[in-house]
Amino acid sequence: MKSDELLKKGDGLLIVDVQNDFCPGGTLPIDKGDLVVPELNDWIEAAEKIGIPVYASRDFHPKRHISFKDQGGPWPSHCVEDSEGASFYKDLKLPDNVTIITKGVRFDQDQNSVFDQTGFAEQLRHDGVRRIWVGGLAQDVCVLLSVLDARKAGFDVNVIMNATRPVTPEGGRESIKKMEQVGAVIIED
Ligand code: VGL
Ligand code: ZN
Repeated sequence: MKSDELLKKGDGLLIVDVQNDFCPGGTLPIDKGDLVVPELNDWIEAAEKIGIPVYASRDFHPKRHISFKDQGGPWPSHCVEDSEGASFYKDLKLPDNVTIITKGVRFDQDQNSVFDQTGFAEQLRHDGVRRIWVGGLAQDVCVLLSVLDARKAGFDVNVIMNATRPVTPEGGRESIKKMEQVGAVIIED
């Protein structure tokens, strides 16, 4: 697929949580998580060429976050604030003018959606974005919840399937159904 033929004015590219801890070698590795990176780099290049804004979210937790197993949560410790694990994956070529969304910083609750108490919907509107193209990690957690919230906030959503990977295969299949149910468009290559 030639990504630059599909992007148009009023679009935005959203890259969800492509961080070391979610890639092989990290503390919450997603199978083949690193394979989203070359795909996303193509989309970033196309977005830059056409002047489409690029947004990258990062999961960024306090050391004793409520979502961690040692605090009674479901996940191993991951993306601890300022750690190497929380850094964007090294090969991801984010443009200099990328807008970063930091989430998961609250002690008392998780923020799996990029829209959860971040002001991101307002920022997109401010930037004139009406439709977002979404990829990143993980398809069945933060990508899914962000897509559902994006639809609730009235944005058109295209999900780039070969630029996302799920925590579990069945989670991946379920997430596609849920995203389609709310009117997100699944883009298969
Ligand atoms: C995520 C599990 C825990 C994600 C974040 O970015 O999908 N998954 N925290
Ligand atoms: Zn997290």
